[in-house]
Formats: sequence, structure tokens, C-alpha cells
Amino acid sequence: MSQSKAVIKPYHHPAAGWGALKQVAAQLALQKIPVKGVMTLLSQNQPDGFDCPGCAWPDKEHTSTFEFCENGVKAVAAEATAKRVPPAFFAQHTVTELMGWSDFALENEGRLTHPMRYNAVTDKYEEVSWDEAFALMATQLNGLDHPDEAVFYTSGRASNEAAFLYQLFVRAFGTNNFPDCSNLCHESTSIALPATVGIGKGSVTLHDFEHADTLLIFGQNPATNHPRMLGELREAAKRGARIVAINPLKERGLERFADPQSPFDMLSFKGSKISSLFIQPKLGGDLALIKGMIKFVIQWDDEAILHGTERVVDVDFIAEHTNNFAEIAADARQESWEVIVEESGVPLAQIEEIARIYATGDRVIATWGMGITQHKHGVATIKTLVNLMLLRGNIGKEGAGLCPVRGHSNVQGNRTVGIYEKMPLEFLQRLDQVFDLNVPKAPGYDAVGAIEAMIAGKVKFFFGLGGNFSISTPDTDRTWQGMRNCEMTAHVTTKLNRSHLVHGKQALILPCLGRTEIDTQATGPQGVTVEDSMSMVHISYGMNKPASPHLLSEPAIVARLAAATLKGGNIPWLALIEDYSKIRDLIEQTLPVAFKDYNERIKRPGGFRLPVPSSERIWNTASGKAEFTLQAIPKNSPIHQAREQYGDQLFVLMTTRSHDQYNTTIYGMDDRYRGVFGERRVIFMNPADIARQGLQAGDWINLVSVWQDGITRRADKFLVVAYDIPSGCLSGYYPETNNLVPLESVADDSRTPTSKSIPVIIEKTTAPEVAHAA
Ligand SMILES: Nc1nc2c(c(=O)[nH]1)N[C@H]1C(S)=C(S)[C@@H](COP(=O)(O)OP(=O)(O)OC[C@H]3O[C@@H](n4cnc5c(=O)[nH]c(N)nc54)[C@H](O)[C@@H]3O)O[C@H]1N2
Ligand SMILES: Nc1nc2c(c(=O)[nH]1)N[C@H]1C(S)=C(S)[C@@H](COP(=O)(O)OP(=O)(O)OC[C@H]3O[C@@H](n4cnc5c(=O)[nH]c(N)nc54)[C@H](O)[C@@H]3O)O[C@H]1N2
Ligand SMILES: [Mo]
Repeated sequence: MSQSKAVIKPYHHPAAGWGALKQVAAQLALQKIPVKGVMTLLSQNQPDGFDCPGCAWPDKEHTSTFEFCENGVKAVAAEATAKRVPPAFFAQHTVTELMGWSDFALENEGRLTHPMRYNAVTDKYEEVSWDEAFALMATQLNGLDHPDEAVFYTSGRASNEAAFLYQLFVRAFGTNNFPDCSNLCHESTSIALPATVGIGKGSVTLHDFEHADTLLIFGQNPATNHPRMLGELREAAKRGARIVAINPLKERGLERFADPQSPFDMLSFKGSKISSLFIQPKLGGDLALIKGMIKFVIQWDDEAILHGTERVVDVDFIAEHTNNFAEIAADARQESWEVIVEESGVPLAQIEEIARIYATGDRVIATWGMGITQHKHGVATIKTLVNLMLLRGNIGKEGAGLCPVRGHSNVQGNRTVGIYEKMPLEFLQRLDQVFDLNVPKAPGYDAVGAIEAMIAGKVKFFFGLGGNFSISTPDTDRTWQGMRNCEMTAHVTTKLNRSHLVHGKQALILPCLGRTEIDTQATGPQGVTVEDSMSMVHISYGMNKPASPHLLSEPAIVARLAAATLKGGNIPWLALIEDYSKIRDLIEQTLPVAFKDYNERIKRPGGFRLPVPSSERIWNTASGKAEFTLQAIPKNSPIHQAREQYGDQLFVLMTTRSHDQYNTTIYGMDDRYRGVFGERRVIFMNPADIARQGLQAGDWINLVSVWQDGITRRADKFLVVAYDIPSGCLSGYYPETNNLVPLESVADDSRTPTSKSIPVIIEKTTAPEVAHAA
């Protein structure tokens, strides 16, 4: 009999609702947060409060009353935890022993309190002073043969102030090696949008959500990952807007939602209906599906021309604002319906239905997440979506536009202020001017490039400003080999995680303040600024007492590292952190248009919006117009090739988040809306596939990747769960399945790992010997 504690029980309630309140109570208990701590949670996203370290979804006005968000509360509770990891903890446990702990168990120990240094003789981390830690890193950095032997990772939670100082230090040191979490996330968006609409950011604001009549939600699970977005969706649905969810997995959270602030929703137990139509393409089928929608629109438009009725495409917009309409219209006319249906996995009648919804909407917003970006053809899919939206002028008008939904709370801001391995030359030259530098101009390593270089022994120093690089990245076994090749690894961090255990020959843990904590510098408490997914920049003040008196802020860590490493130079690193408004002044000097009157404008409640020209129908492309681009439906991808070899034994695996995690931070073992409790090693599978494989729900399987490079990649012992997912598709959780993603399996042009399309075969196995410890 299986010893797993798994309970599989379909969820029939709406998203949020009472379940959310129950989970919040459980999380507060787990983090040992007393009732008065709840006040902290309530001050998040208030005018004088801190920006929620959860997702990048914007706040209503940033001044409105508290919006309840279950996963926001979990994110804050995880940081505000009363539990601590002092040096005494490390004295008791070797790194080898800690490697046997689960990711949940590691972070569940609580907040790190002191800087720590790895001692290879005892295999333990030991307390080190900050001065010593900075001196060690400076010696290591200055001893490299070339600055490019160092890489500097960023996780998108760092503030604009920390990120700007960081990129300035790293470039002054001499490299553009900036792998970041964006490389693993929305990079496909950041490549597709500038080429087509002139800027890599979304064009909509919350105001547009209030005026849209049609919403297309592609490849995104807002009930779990952007719960506050459900408020906008519920309002839209109530207004009569049509909402279409496009997702291979029947995500319960996209169907109904109970707003904890609405007594009616809560007492009726039913909540509000969200999506009016749920389309289930096969994994990676979106490009073909969108092309099918375009083909219908063109067909109906051709009929309108023939009959002299009102045109279906927006003729004036196309003429004034776009290029290449004739080419993509001709391409759509010649595309075969068979190919569209086969490659999308969506029946023709449904493609027609969603196309009709699109074509009859006057104000359409398209949103997307990781279900679109993390595919080999992620960039091409987003460009195809832009084609669709341009057809009817759905960009740059009220109630319509492009809405990539970002992940980390300041991932977009990090890019704006320079965290990018190939920042535009204009920005780099500006740094030279403002700071009298000669920063390197050649592109650095992205995330995948950094791992390849580490494996090849070309990188000796790894520095992480937040995040959990060892397991948020693909090809875990090989990534670990790369990390262990380094001479030194150092992580700025709040909690113990796997990346501290998979370390270089020397290793440092540098514990920092979280965003919820009061950051006191020479001139008093400091605020930091962040940019949300809709380009709104606002200030955030911590309210909690720091978890330990030995913590430094992220800007302080960067400034002190810079001061220790770069002798001479004219940047007064230590003076800059006395008052963060000085850092903001430097950001303004570097980017004078976007950040004009930076320090003044953040005083306004809600902050200010950075310029997004596409919102105004100004297209910063080479031609000055929005570009329709020709995109082919992929017919010979690694998935097609693997299927040729393995037939219906071949499955395509996606890796997603459960409801109880924040990326690699695991809050608990449940995935409430998908009806899974007490187990993370599960694989969702179509019932007919389960039968065809001679399996039953509740059996255990191993997964093996199909990739032609002679490397065996496997992930063992997963429980089979029957689910409403297309035949041939599987879903499992990240990071347990990351070892299956080949490092070389990246999206064309953006190099984002293809975390949503991994070709695998399955093997039946037996239940694990012992239940997977929490
Ligand atoms: N609570 C919580 N909030 C978070 C995070 C978290 O881990 N926990 N992470 C943050 C981060 S960094 C990010 S990037 C975002 C991620 O938020 P999401 O973009 O929602 O990310 P995933 O959980 O990976 O879910 C991807 C969704 O896409 C669907 N999907 C997969 N493949 C395809 C496909 O081929 N086509 C279509 N149409 N759909 C597909 C999946 O079924 C799933 O519903 O959330 C952010 N917010
Ligand atoms: N297979 C697969 N892999 C994926 C994905 C997927 O969908 N599937 N998604 C990808 C995506 S979208 C992303 S964004 C990446 C995320 O990758 P990362 O950003 O690298 O990972 P996180 O899990 O968000 O980082 C968590 C750690 O950040 C630290 N931390 C938390 N708060 C702070 C803080 O305020 N300051 C500092 N310095 N540290 C802090 C804590 O120590 C915690 O352990 O993962 C990617 N990997
Ligand atoms: Mo992300």
C-alpha cells in the first residue's frame, strides 16, 4: 500500500471564498505569527504600507482599502515568520545532512539571522562578520583572470534602488553577466513585443480592465498566482464582459470565484462565474489556435468585402498604424484547417466560437503567462497574438490591449533600471556619461548561458541577489554540477534554500532585510520603489522590526561589496545608501525621461506610470509602425520528432505551480483548486491515457525525458492523478520536475527554458518506500 499521505478530492467550490480564510489561518499558525501580526498583513498595499512581495499584479489605485489575497498573505506571513535560523542551527547540521531535507523543510526553519561562511573541513556553515564576508568576495573577484568569470543573478523581488546599484557595480566591475529570473519567465514577451509594438511591456492599465468587453486569458492561472486579478475578472463578468480561458488544464479557479469581501459571494457558497468559455488546446497549441482565429477573421472580412457589408478588420487602424497586413492575411487564407485543428488540438467549431467572440468584441484585452512564454515557439506565439489584436485595432485604445502578467513583484522594474544581459547600447553609454565609466558593451550570459559556462568551467564566481538559482533553473543535475564547479558562491537571501547547499568551493550566505521590514540607514527609515506589471512605480515602506539586528538591506550589501571590490572610482557607494533618494536621483540622471522628478512623483499616493508608448499608439519600432509578422505553425519541433519515435507512448509535460508555493518556496503540500492534498509528487493525466497505459489513478510512475544528447534525465516516483487535460499532455509541479528540462531546450530567440513542453515517456513503478517527508 502507498505510504503517501495524498488525498485526491475534486474541488467543487469557487476560488478564494472560505477555503482561503481557512488556509490563511493555517499559514499564520505555521509561521507562529500572533494575532497582532495580522495587522502587518493588513497594511500591505496601503498608501503608507509596503508593496506585497507576492505577485506583480497592480493594486487598485494603491490607495484603496485592503484587498484580501490569500496568497499575498501567505507571502507576507512567510517573511514575517517568528521562526529563526541562527548560527546554532548550522552548528547542529552539516550541509550533507541538510541536502536530505525537503525544500519545504529548509525554508520552514524561518529567517536567517547572521552572515555565514561554509567550512569544508566541518561541512558546516559558520558565522562570519560582514566585513570579512565582503573582503572574501572582493579578493575572489579581484583575483579573477577576467570580470566575465563572475556571474550576478537577480530574482525579481529586488527594489529599483537595489537593482540599479547592483547593475552599476557589476558593470563598473566589468561584466554584463546578468542572468535573471526574467530569462526563465517572461523573456519571450520581452523579445516578441519590442519587435512588434515597440516596447516589451503590457499596454493596459486597470482602467482598461474596467472598460473591456472581452477578455482572453491565455496560459495563466490567476486564482493561484495573481489572485487579486480575480477581482478585476469578477467585475468584468458582472458587467457582462465575455471571458474566455484558454488553458489545457481545466483550472477550477478560472471558472468561479467567491470574493471574500462580498457577503453575497461568501454566503451563497457559489461565488461568481468567471469564464464564459473554456478552451483546452493541447500543450503548445496556442499558436495554431490563434492562427485559426485570424483565419476566421480574415475569412469573415473577405465575405464582408464581397457583400459590401461592414468590414471585420479595423481598416483605418491598419492603414495608419501597421505594416504587412496583406502578407499575414494571405498567409491566413492559405493556412490549412487540418493543420490548425491538428496542431492546436481544438475542434473547428470551438475555434470558430472563440473567433466569433473576438470578432464581435469592441474592446478586447489579451492576457498571458507562463503557459505561453515557456514553449519553444513562445516568442512566435506572442507575435501571433499581436497579429490577432492588431487586426481589430485592439492595442492603444480604452478597454483594450496587451497584458503580459508578470511574476515577481518587481521583475519589470529590475529590467527598467538595467538588470539585463543585453541592455540597449543607449543605456550603457548613458552610464558611461553619468558615472564617467567605460562599461562593457558586449552582451553577457543569460540564465542558460551562465549554467553552460559554469559547467564548462568558465565561471568561477556566482553571486545571487535573491532567488534560488540551483532549483529554479532547468536540468537540475547539470546545473548542480555547474554550481559546484565555482570557486565561490554567495547568496543574498532571507531564508535557507537549496542554493546554499549546492555550493562552490567557498560559499557565503548573506542574510538581508525583507520588504516588509523597516530599513533604517544613516538618515532614518528608507522606502524603496517597485514597478508593477502595468508600469506603475510606487514607494514601499517596511513596517516590521527586522528579523535580526545583523541583517543588512540589499542596497547596503551591494554598496559595501562595491566599496570593498572597486578601489578608487568616483561613485560614493557608502554615501549613496545613507539616503535612498540619492540612488533615485542617479536613476533619474540615467533615465531622465522615464524617471523625471522621481523623488517628487513617488510622493503621490499610487505613484506614477512610466511611459508606455504602445498605450498611446506610438510604435517605437524601426519602421515607426506596429508590425504584423508572419509566423508558421511549428510542424517539426523536438516534440514532433519525439512523437515520431515513440508514437502514443510519448507525452508532453508541463511544470506549473501548486496553490501552496511561491516558486521554489513551498508553503504546504496542498493544491486546493486542483483537489490534491498532502502530496507534491503528482502527475495529472488524461483518464483515457491512464487506461491506455495500463495504469490506474493512484499508481506511481517515473518520468524520463526524450532528448537526443545521450544524457539520461529522470524524475522518479510520482502519483498518477486523473484530470481534465488533453490526451498526450501531462502536468507536474516545479521544481520537482526541473531535472527533466534539458538545458538546451529553450525558446527560439528568447532562450527561455521550455518548462511547459518537455517530451517524456513514463514507466510504471511502485509506491515510494517512505512517505515523502513534508
Ligand atoms: N502564489 C503564487 N503567486 C505567484 C507565483 C507563485 O509561485 N505562487 N509565481 C510568480 C511568478 S514568478 C510568475 S511568473 C507567475 C506565474 O503565473 P502563471 O503564468 O499562472 O504560471 P504557472 O503556474 O506556471 O501556470 C501556467 C498556466 O498555464 C497553463 N498552460 C501550460 N501550458 C500551456 C499551453 O501550452 N497553453 C496554454 N494556453 N496554457 C498553458 C497551465 O495549465 C497553468 O494554468 O506567478 C507569480 N505569482
Ligand atoms: N520547471 C519550471 N521552472 C521554472 C518555472 C516553471 O514554471 N517551471 N518558472 C520560472 C519562473 S517564472 C521564475 S520567475 C523563476 C523563479 O526563480 P527564483 O527567483 O530564482 O526563485 P524564487 O523561488 O522566487 O526564490 C526564492 C528565494 O528567494 C529568497 N528571497 C525571498 N525574499 C527575498 C528578499 O526580499 N530578498 C532576497 N535577497 N531574497 C529573498 C528566499 O531565500 C527564497 O528561498 O523560476 C523559473 N523556473
Ligand atoms: Mo516568473
